[in-house]
Amino acid sequence: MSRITAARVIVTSPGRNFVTLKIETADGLHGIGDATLNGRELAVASYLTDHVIPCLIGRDAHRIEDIWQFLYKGAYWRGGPVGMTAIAAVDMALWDIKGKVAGLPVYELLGGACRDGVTVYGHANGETIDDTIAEALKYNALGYKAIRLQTGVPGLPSTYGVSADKMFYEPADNDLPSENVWSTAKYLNHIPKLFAAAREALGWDVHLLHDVHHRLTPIEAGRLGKDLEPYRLFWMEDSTPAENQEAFRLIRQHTTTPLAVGEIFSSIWNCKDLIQNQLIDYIRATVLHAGGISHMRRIAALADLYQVRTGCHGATDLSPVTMAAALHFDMSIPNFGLQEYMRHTPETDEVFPHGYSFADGCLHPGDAPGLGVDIDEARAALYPYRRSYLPVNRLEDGTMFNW
Ligand code: EZ4
Ligand code: CO
Repeated sequence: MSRITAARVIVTSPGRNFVTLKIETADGLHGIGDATLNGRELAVASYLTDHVIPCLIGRDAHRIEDIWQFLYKGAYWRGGPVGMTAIAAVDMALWDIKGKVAGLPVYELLGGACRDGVTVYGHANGETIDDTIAEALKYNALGYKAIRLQTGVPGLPSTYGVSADKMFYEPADNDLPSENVWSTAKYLNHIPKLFAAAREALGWDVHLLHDVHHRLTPIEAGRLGKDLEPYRLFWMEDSTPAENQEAFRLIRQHTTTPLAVGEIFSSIWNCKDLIQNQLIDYIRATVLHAGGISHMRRIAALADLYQVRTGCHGATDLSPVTMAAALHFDMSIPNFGLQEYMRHTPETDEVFPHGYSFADGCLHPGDAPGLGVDIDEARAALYPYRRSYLPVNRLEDGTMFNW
């Protein structure tokens, strides 16, 4: 028994907004969980403060699964990104506490290491193909074994995923949603040229990836996948939205380029048909937005039956707390595929001191008890919340876009 005596939400913005749950126990321990939902941060903060924390006080922090079931089933209104992010924060914090009580890193509690380190991919992006390849060469030199390539599209003033600051990319860029212009035809004509040039410059030993950010219809995605086949991508990500999971069958019929989807999924129900019908190769759900380590273990176990591997989301709007939790999860499952890794700014790393480290293209969570990450509350208080949104897209004729 490790009785929960207090819990609170800490909102901080060291360059971007992060929401963190801190749970304290009667034996003087604390655990932390990430609760950041990009562009909707305060909704999760309220869900936790107003509706979850009152139910946690007095409970045994060791009963992780029972608390998960209580919060999920007991809400009556199951699932959804706000609710599942809040449950994820509780779940991460409770695993952190259990690890500290046991004196073991969380991956040891999850069955122990299935690998020596977690292979990650970095983001190379640039306005032009040459700029993008120059960035990719830097990642190569840093030892990355896998690199995502995004580039500007000629004729479009800006492209999501391409930013001025290369190492510390941040897509939520305004206090009201900024509007980008999108052309599917221009994009589809340009991207194969990027990968042709990339193979010329980088060779064939490094894994290359591309993120479509849900911009295509299934048949357009099939065509892009086919056009990219000669360049042997590790995966093509989020090529079409997956609210209709059946949509991926059409893409599959047209290409052997491996498919990844799911960074915006909140539950196993969002990926059940995609996995059971083997319509994807990598599932991108995360410990943060899909119900924590406990729920991600269920998703990974289902995926393992169907030869689907994990490829967890790991952009900068997921705090170092999620990064740490993801690494413990990645270490412990048999069907790990690849982990996304975007470096946080030095300000963010100072607010969230952590033990994970990068070497030879891999991250390791370290061996501190629990998750091996904490929040410096005095530093967090220096950075007040700033409203901030992801951009939206319109077609060249002004039509609101995003399938
Ligand atoms: O758009 O994390 O694969 N990574 C991505 C990210 C997401 C942001 C959204 O909050 O697609 O850049
Ligand atoms: Co993505």
